[in-house]
Amino acid sequence: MSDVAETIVETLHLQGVKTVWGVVGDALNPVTDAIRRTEGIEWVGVRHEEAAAFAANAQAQLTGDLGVCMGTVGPGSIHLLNGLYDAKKSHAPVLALCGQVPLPELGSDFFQEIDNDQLFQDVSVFCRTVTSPSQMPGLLEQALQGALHRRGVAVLTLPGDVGGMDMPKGTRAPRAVARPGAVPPDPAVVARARELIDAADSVAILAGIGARHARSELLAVADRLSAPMVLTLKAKEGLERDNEFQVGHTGLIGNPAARKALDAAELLLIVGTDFPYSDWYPEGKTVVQLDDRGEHIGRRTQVDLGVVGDSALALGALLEGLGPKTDRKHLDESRDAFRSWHDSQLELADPSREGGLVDRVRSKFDNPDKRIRPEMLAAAVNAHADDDAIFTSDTGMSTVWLSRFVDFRGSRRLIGSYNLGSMANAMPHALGAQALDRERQVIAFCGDGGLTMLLGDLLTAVAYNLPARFVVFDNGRLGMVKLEQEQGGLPEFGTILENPDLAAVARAMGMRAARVEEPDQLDAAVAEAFGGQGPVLLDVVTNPEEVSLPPKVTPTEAWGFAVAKMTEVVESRGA
Ligand SMILES: Cc1ncc(C[n+]2csc(CCOP(=O)(O)OP(=O)(O)O)c2C)c(N)n1
Repeated sequence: MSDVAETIVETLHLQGVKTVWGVVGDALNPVTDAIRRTEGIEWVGVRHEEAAAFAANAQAQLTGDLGVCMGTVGPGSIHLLNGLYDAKKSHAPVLALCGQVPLPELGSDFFQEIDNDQLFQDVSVFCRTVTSPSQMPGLLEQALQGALHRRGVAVLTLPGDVGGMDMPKGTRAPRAVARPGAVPPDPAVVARARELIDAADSVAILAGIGARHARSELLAVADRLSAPMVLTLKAKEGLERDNEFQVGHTGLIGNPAARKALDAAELLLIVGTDFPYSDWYPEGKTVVQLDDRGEHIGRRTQVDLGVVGDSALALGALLEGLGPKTDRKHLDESRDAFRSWHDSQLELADPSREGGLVDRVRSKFDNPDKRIRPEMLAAAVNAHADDDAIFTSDTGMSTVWLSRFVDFRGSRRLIGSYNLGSMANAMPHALGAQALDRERQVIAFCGDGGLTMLLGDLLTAVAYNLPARFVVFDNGRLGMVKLEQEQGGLPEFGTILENPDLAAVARAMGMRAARVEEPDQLDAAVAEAFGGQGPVLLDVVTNPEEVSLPPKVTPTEAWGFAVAKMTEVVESRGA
């Protein structure tokens, strides 16, 4: 006869779960003990439960299958929250198993008691406490169904005495929950979309991660329509490579060519994205939006027609009878503009180009220091990384450098906290990615602020032999905030980070590490770090003054930057 905890673990095993992330303790001890006795499920004990939730959610984002994390009674569960919000906003199916005080104490404001069913209400698609063994395995199956079919977080709370209770005699065996199938679009709506597109002189496409699996259909549509394609950051993986239509990103991390491509077209076709920045959508266009989530249609920009359905099915149906647009002028001009912007970016990353853009910019700002530019670091990583590497990036400037200097050739993958925008995600996301396959290269672009927030979990990489490459953009700053302050005309305040030698810290934790301060040592250091065995940290001291300019700088922002710089100079002279 099995108990509740064993039933839970048996169900997860049936579901194909390979890793469970968390911190052991009290109410969840029967569950971790059942995991210990189960062949095929690995327990990864982290140092902070937030790392567990990020890691589980990385696995869910990469595979589309269930990620699982655990946090025990009260604070242990609370610590999961940020990583769970990241899962919610990335539409990642994650199950959080949370501990609770024993049933007789429930509701008495007992030691460590918090009301999980209330606390996790907002973050979850399903949130229930098991109060009797007879609810199992049904309640767990509902949780899994919720997580997988509504692509979100399910929270199942287990009071301390319930895990060890025997299942009632005659309980049916647990079952695995099927993954949802693709939603077909309404053919009449697709026909209407075709009419609108046929009637337009020129089309631009804005494609997101929801179009990733529809790559061949999307390229066929772009080709038929001679349409330039703007990609969201998340859509880089899968859609950037071998794509003669793509012109990079729009938004703050974007480039002027992408913006122009959107502005110059008569019709905007949005596929599989909920790209949130309304200001960066072009105005006055006919807009057709395709998404398998009806709630995404029209919430960022006004649309003329929404097509609800799977992007591959919808684009496939759209192609049937879609009229060709043979004039390639708009496409060619967009591509040329993108190429010349891209070349200018590569100049920024090339240390050897005398008289190039870098020198010109340097002399302009009278800033002849020789510190490592973050662009150089991102470009070096791009050059040395495997074609099937998985990248993660922290919220902050490192994501900007990744978006501009890492190309997603081959079968490279990318995840980050791109919808929640949390710091500290890159390292634990990398742990999750690496646990899926210890042979595949995983590279984390870490901010120094981000990494030090959850620093303790570098130990998890060592303890569980997760050989990820942690590349730290060590600018001694909360760099993105510095930029925000300066753009807003404020002097830099509260952004300086007094960091230790992070390579020495990593070595003390038991991993390989190197610190790089000189530009001419960078390339060899990256190559060496990527070549060796086991987890490695590369602490690269980068120039905090390096700014990334958005594709459109408003006069207010430019003025703000000038005022901030002047204030900093005046105040430092006064001091
Ligand atoms: C958990 C969390 N706290 C605060 C912020 C606000 N924030 C966004 S970026 C940033 C600075 C990030 O600094 P760092 O990790 O050093 O990266 P950098 O921008 O310097 O590359 C801050 C404080 C956030 N997004 N998430």
